[in-house]
Amino acid sequence: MDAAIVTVAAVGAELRPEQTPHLPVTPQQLGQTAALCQAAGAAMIHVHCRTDDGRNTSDPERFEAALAAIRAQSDLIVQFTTGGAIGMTAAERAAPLRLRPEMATLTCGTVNFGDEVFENSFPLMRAILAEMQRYGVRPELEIFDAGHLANAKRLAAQDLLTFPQHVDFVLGVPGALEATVHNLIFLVEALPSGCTWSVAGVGREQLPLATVALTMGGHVRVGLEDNIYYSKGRLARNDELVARVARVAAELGRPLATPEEARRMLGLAPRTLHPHTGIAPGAP
Ligand code: KMH
Ligand code: ZN
Repeated sequence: MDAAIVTVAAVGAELRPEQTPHLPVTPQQLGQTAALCQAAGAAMIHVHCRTDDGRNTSDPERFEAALAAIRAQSDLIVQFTTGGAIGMTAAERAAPLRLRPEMATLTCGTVNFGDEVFENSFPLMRAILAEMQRYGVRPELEIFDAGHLANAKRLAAQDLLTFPQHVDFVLGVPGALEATVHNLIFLVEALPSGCTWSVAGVGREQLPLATVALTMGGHVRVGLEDNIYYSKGRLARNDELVARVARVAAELGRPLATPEEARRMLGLAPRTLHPHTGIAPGAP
């Protein structure tokens, strides 16, 4: 089996700082989190940004500072959110793409999100995709519900997307597809050939679904965006969640991909050659 790519979704949009002391809020904290998570086994970081007082922001200056801090302290593949926070406009959600991160998410359909609605109409998806193409940013397709894969295939049929792609199944959001092994297998079987995939189980399903994905040859996403607990009543740090899934992978005999291996597997340029990632790792 290929090496497993571990992504850390370290921040998210729904979590409030008062819920956990471990939420990275400042760019500096994101940089430190990136370093710790890479040491624990992560190859990629999924990035949302907050203001110093913890509010969601899509301000490109804040993303630029976060990007610089992460690159200064790690080699992780940097993947920006374009999901942002519920209520942000398409323009706000796409604004950080001008910084040309290596990857960014593209949520592939509207979905209930708790009592709210996470809106991703076809015009909105097309607008975000156009900005990704403009800046040469590789998408990760976010699939929250069964119809989202069909939506992605429709975008491909309209020549707005080409398969294969890297896909992330986010399972267990209240209002979307439940985090079950059955649902994961159904989604994996519906993927166009050649796609790589990971799973992000929400809440207590994070570890069981990650374990199943590692067994199936998939990749995994862990982190506070999807789950703030290490165990019942015990708040987690991002690097602890990465370290735990790394131990599970080791027990299953599944090696973990380094960031450079993950770039090769996903068809991204090596960091040293990437036009947008700046200096070589370790260079002064
Ligand atoms: N904050 C959620 C509404 C993404 O990052 O692409 C959506 C989200 C998806 O987090
Ligand atoms: Zn996100």
